[in-house]
Amino acid sequence: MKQRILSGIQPSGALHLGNYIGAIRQWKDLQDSSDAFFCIVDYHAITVPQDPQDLYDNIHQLAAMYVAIGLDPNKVTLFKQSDVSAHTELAWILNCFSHMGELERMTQYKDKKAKHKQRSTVGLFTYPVLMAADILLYQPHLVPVGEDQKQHVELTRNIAERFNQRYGETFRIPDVLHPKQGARIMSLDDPTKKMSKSATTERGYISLIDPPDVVMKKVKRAVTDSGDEVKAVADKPALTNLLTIYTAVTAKSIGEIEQLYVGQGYGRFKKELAEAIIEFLRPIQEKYNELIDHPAELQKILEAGKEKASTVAQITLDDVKTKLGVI
Ligand code: AQP
Repeated sequence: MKQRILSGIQPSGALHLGNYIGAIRQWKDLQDSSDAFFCIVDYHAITVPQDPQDLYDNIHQLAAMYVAIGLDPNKVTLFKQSDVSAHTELAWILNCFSHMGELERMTQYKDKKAKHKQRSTVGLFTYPVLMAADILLYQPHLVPVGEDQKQHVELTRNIAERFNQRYGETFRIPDVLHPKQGARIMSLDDPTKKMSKSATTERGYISLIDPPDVVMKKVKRAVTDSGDEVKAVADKPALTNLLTIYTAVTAKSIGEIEQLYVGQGYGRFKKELAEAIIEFLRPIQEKYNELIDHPAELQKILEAGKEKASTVAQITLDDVKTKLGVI
């Protein structure tokens, strides 16, 4: 039996290199050897205010990007969270097995609550429980995500264990999977913050649809560390981040890249890093532009995904409801 994997991304803006390096790169590597489910988690996106047209566009752009980046809809199940009502149904049930204290400890909730002070919602607070439902419905062995999602997967495991203890074996307890390098890509303008699509300025992230001149400008403006040595060491967080990006978009190791720039300073390094990113993005953007002009094709992929995901999710939900005594 192939290992089952499940992961998802919010359609809250254009994907960036952090999303690719931290999450999607692993999905691509695993798609042949696993039974993979990849979700567009649109109900997560509405935990903060969204313009309806933007959200609609972002959902379709994310579907196009999943395929453009190399996920094959004939091998993996690509679907939209809101198309499978079992997610919200199980989320309600799991809310009744989650403690206020454990949700209050979630660092992403604390960060986003601070960002949306006046408009912080109950949905934002219980979002990790919806994520637990997203995962547990599919009984995955592995959840490949960036490091920022580790705490949410741990919560998922705790909720699942709590339910299993009370009602008997129901959910598989999934393991989190982070990439060896690049589990947390940092912002280009502040290497103490993670690269994020909802950042206040676009300078901090490279979107997968940024045109070449924008990529060049952002990399050239990226913050560097004092000195002029191109090295991935603890006291050079900005350079370590740039080298992690460089190695992810080329076939070169960090050691090989460091060797290329001994005694060269930052100028040539940054220019060639930008060129490597542009080359890496070129085929992805070509495919993306082709797909985005064919919404009916994307709709067909999501319809097929909905059918397959609904069937698998319903089996778990029915088992849970039977154990609860509601059916
Ligand atoms: N900077 C990052 N480095 C490595 N991995 C990252 N991921 C996100 N940022 C980085 C991983 O990408 C997947 C999808 O994340 P998401 O978009 O659903 O949510 P997020 O973690 O909240 O990402 P953003 O970009 O920061 O979105 P906004 O700004 O909308 O909240 C996850 O596996 C995540 O770990």
